[in-house]
Amino acid sequence: GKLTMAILNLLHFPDERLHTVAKPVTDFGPELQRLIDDMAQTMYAAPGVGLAATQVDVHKQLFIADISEDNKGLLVFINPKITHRDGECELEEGCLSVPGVYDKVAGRAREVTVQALDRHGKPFSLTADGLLGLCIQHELDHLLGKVFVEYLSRLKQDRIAKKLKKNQRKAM
Ligand code: GNR
Ligand code: NI
Repeated sequence: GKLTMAILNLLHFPDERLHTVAKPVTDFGPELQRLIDDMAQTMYAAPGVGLAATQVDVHKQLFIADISEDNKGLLVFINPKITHRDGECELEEGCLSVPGVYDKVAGRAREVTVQALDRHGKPFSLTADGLLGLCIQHELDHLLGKVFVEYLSRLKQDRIAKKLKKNQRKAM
């Protein structure tokens, strides 16, 4: 229930656990409901527009997103699959697991259709473009063990790793 919601610890690039491939969800019981509520609280607190279970070290095929202004548009995607992709996306992306880094990733579609289950296991399909379309592709990558900066050049990745290490030292 809401009284016991918690902010979960986020994994940060280059943590090896971000490379774990998520397994399908089979149990839609209270433990999953609790995880979804905690992930939502964690995403809103960050704040972010999406969060994959991978980022909180839970390796199940689950991500959430909310691109609304008032945090009342929570979307839950379980065992998601992209069934259609179209065009090319030109937007920059960021990631809560790589704080302060924003860049464009080649190969993102402008519009995607995703098939998934909702938090109760009910199938749905959604077509999205813009920020939500990009977010869906970004979260699906997390479930496959991929972080967006790994699509950037080696030089950029080395710079990012150095910057994150420096920030970590400052935070200690
Ligand atoms: O909060 C987030 N913003 C964002 C912006 C552009 C493209 C993707 C995203 S997802 C990110 C949150 C996150 O790290 N999700 O995994
Ligand atoms: Ni991310």
